[in-house]
Amino acid sequence: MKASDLFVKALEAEEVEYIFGIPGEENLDLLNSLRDSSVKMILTRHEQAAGFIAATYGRLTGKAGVCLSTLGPGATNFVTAAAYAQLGGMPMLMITGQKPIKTSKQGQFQIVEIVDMMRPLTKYTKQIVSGDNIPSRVREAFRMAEEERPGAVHLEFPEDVAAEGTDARLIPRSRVRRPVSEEKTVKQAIELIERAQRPLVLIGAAANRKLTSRMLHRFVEKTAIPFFTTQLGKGVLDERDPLCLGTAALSSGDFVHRAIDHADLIINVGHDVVEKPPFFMKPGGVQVIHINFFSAIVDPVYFPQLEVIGDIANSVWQISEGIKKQSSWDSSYFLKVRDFIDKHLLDGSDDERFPIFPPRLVAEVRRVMPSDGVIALDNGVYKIWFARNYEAHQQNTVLLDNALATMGAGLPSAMAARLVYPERSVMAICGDGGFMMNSQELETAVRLKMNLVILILRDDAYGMIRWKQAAMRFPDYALVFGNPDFVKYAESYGAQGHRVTRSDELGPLMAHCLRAPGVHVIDVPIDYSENDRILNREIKEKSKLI
Ligand SMILES: Cc1ncc(C[n+]2csc(CCOP(=O)(O)OP(=O)(O)O)c2C)c(N)n1
Ligand SMILES: [Mg+2]
Repeated sequence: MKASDLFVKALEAEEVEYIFGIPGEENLDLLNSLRDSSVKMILTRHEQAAGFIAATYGRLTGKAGVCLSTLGPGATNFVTAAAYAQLGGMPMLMITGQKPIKTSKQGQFQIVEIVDMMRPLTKYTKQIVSGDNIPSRVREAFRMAEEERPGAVHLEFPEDVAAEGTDARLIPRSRVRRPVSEEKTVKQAIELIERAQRPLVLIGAAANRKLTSRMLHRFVEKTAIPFFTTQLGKGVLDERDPLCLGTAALSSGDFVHRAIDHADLIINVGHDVVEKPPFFMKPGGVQVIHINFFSAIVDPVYFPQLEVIGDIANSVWQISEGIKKQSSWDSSYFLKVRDFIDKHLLDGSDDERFPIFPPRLVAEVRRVMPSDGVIALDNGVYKIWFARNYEAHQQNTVLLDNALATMGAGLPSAMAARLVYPERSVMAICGDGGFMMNSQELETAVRLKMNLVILILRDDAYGMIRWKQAAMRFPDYALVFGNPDFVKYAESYGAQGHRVTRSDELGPLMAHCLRAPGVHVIDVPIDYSENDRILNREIKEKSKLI
């Protein structure tokens, strides 16, 4: 068999549905082998976006998303997406081409050491040097990408190897179950929790990766221990639950941090420090139980006293089974925190000013999105507003990046959600800065006939950095830019463009766009003038009153 045909057979055996990317001449054998396969090739307009789509596909399905590029410049365009998948714990396979490795007449033209370049960004990076190696290399790549902690892997498939013949056979997936935590540690965890006075549950990214929500729901129901989440843990449990103390979006000083400061034990389900820490541990401070698939990375702000390692859902189930609700647990302060949060979340949610006020924006989006609707955020200051104020109802319905925290992934990750959940409402929410980093993918979305709503929050600036600049008491400088007319811009791609001109137009317009087919771009002027006052000062002052 031709090696490129075998490679595609190996992808089919891994049940790959899509490959996202841009082929170059070094991928033409592979491309030809894909022609009659069950794998759909989806062209994008930039490799970075292809990588973001593949990574988010992996995040939502648990199966490695696959992307393809040529050698040199195509492969270097994958760098940010590789880091996004690797830090975000998203399974992704990048396949890049290469010039012939046996003989080449092109000198060093376009040659970059891509395998080496990928080393710090991946769990596994290899050049395929012979067709006979394809079955093991591909299987190994998928195993590594999907195994906890998931991440990015890379295979380089040179042109001459793709064209050669091989009679190697595929290696099927083994049947495997994740190891579960050991009984004695579970017992110790139960003892620690039962002995605590003010225990609190923290829900992080790894709890969102697997089906942990049912087990956690049972645990919280049985114990009535309040919980809060990291940004990547949003939605594992319904945030409308009266025991929910919200999401840690700021680093400190928020209402939820008052609860954290008051706790004597934090039961951490699935947070690891690759995500921005939701709170900082101090010597002699709160005790932490680390429940995860893998042990805790040693870090000055995170050094848990007990670790329960193994399948998370199983660990939570084992603890749930053994634990007895204690009358000595005191949640009264936590419930008071929840009251303060509830009142604070109403602040500004019906503010009529225009350009629109961030709390009003979040409230309007929440009102129009169904419980299973997915919002995909790019990276900017609105991410803090959504993480704090948007109550997620279901698992993985708030896609944001709090690990690499890159700009440019909002639209591509919404496109991935669209492909994985064809029946749901999907909305990308981007800053005017982040949107323009991958806005060319509007063409891809239109070509794929996606139903998608894209909000562009327009402050004509890199608002997040302006907000930090203000917090550091520096005068405003070098963060303001101009924008295209986003309505015309959308229309030029064959999408539909809309502009909000009053704050009460936004809700009905979004509702219309979610119902109407096609790609809808909504230009939303936003008023960030109070970010500094509210996020840097008011919240800290108000939370002190609890
Ligand atoms: C690729 C990348 N470049 C730079 C940054 C640093 N950064 C974080 S947020 C931000 C500004 C975002 O601006 P915009 O998308 O307009 O959102 P806004 O904060 O204005 O709502 C910048 C420059 C980043 N996170 N990622
Ligand atoms: Mg902006």
